[in-house]
Amino acid sequence: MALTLYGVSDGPPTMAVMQALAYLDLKYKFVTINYAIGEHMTEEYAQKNPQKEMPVLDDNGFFLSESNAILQYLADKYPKNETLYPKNVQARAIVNHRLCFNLSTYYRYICEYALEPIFFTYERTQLRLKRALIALEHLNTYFSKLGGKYATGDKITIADFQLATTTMCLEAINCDISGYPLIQRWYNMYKVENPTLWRILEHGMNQLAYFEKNPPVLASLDHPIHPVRKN
Ligand SMILES: N[C@@H](CCC(=O)N[C@@H](CS)C(=O)NCC(=O)O)C(=O)O
Repeated sequence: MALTLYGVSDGPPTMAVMQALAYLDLKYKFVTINYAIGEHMTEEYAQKNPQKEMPVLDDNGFFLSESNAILQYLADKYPKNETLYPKNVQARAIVNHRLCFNLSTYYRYICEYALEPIFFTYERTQLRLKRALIALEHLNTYFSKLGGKYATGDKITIADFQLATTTMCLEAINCDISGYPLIQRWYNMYKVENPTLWRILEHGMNQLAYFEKNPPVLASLDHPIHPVRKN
């Protein structure tokens, strides 16, 4: 088995996959993609992922992008237990729902509010804040409906990797989540009960917190979408 992960150590989708690799005790090579100079924009990188995004997993020549798909693949191909990505159709459907919710709503809006203004010249507008708060409200409601210790029940699943990573992005900018007590309780428990996973997140969080205070100048990045700081 030869696993390689292409990513950025402060990139939330990369961190979600790193947690899965750690949880599953899988050895892998990590290749840092230099976002600041647009290493992911090259034709060489596009061979790995035509969307030119991180992360990308290379499992012995099998290339896979989209962090949710990578999490699902790793949990299926290298299972450690029955609980990380349950086989029961309804239990798995709930995990898949939370992964979709993270991608479409929770990460999307929290990234737009917390992260994009760090790396690009966007403002933290009221609209961005409102969407992030609505996303938090929804996740808090999902916790109240299932009532388990983790995001989809009493056991950790691949959905927790994504949701914890997204929640960390708020801590990186010192955003108070005490108005969402079930999220706060789960997030605090997650850190204590999963120290190896938390170390991965804490490392990325410290980098993000540094950039929050020292906004990066990405003068060499010719980004096709986002306005970058040039000086
Ligand atoms: N849907 C993707 C999103 C990945 C993503 O947006 N990654 C960021 C880095 S954290 C990226 O590669 N962005 C490319 C860019 O900004 O040009 C996933 O979950 O894998």
